[in-house]
Amino acid sequence: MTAQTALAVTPPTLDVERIRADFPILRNVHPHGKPLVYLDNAASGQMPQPVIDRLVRYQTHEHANIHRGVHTLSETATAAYEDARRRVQKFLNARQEREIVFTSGCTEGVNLVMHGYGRRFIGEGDEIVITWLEHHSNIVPWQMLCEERGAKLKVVPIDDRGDVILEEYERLVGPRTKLVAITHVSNALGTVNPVKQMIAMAHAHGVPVLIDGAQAVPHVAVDVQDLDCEFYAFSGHKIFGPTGSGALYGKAEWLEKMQPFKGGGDMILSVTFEKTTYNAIPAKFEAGTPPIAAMIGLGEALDYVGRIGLDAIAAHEHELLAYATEKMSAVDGVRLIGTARQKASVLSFYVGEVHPHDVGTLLNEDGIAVRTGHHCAQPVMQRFKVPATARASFALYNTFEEVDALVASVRKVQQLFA
Ligand code: C6P
Repeated sequence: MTAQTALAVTPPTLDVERIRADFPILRNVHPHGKPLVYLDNAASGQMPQPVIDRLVRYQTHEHANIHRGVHTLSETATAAYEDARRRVQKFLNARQEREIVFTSGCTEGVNLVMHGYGRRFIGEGDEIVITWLEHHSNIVPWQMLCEERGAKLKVVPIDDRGDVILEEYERLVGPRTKLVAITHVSNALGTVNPVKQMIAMAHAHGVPVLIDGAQAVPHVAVDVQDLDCEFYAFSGHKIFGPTGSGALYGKAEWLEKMQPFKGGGDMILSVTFEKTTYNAIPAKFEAGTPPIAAMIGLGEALDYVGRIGLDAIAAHEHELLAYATEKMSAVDGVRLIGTARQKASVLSFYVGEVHPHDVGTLLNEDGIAVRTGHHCAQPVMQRFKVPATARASFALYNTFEEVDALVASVRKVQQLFA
């Protein structure tokens, strides 16, 4: 189910205070002596106690290397790691466990597809279609590939609201297109792309699709079978798991055809100096000792989100975003960057002529954490003719009072520079 359909039904309400109690950092950190108002969730989410506890339990009782030992600890660690894979499979509703490749995050997932699929199947004169909304991690790998292979990057423009222009997309996908690689939710603007429709449009030309789900998974229920995408990449730390964790979903038939991205231990069946035979998927793509604890933590984080329910989370965040949009729009001199029809979590803004870095510094004095800068999406900044924005991004534990604190602080900034 997508964000669009999720909001059409009446979802259960969130007990936000109870949820906040699960996140120790929210009560333990006081920037400038003020309670922390954490609105930088698009950069990284905070970790709930069950995930912290799981990491401690793993390190205290279960750690050993995986897939390599017959001793009890190794078997325990292996079972926990593979159980985490099943949790990712369930979370994304993938058909099979072997369609889940653990990665260090979304960036590695995209790079894996670039090396594994791109270098095998994309050649001179072929085209890769992305959108103007992409994060650098879904631009730069494709530029590298284009340079190496003589392929061409085609970029679907966005309109003044920050919505992808679908007619242009339709025009750009054609017989030369070998891959569509698009973000599900824009990190700089919050635009929710109509990915299901875009995937179907690509498939009409027989083109496989990679979805960058980094900003979607904490906010939108994702069902890869329903979307029917070939690849879906995300990072664990944005969905309340550890940094260094993440996953790439890939349809088994594609993962099987792809070449491994990294060579090393665990991704082989046999090695001689003459020839190496690769392991089956997903091990083929998981060379070396992985961050075992991080993946186990990721599995726990996905279960945590699953227990609360993404429909309820999406509805709460939608209300927060609507409230914040209305309140911020009423502040003199505030310009919102990105007003797409469907948005998730992100409010990017400019206050008068004040540089966003100054805005961020002043908000921090009130205990409010936002991100300022180009958000690793420089083409989006260029499109809106701004060098940077201040960006508030919401998560399940944010409250309306925190939005009020943000607006009051922005008002102070505006008055200071008026
Ligand atoms: N965006 C932000 O503040 P990694 O760094 O691999 O976990 O995620 C990369 C990435 C890929 N796609 C999108 C849409 C993203 O937003 C991000 C990470 C953070 O917006 C850090 S730049």
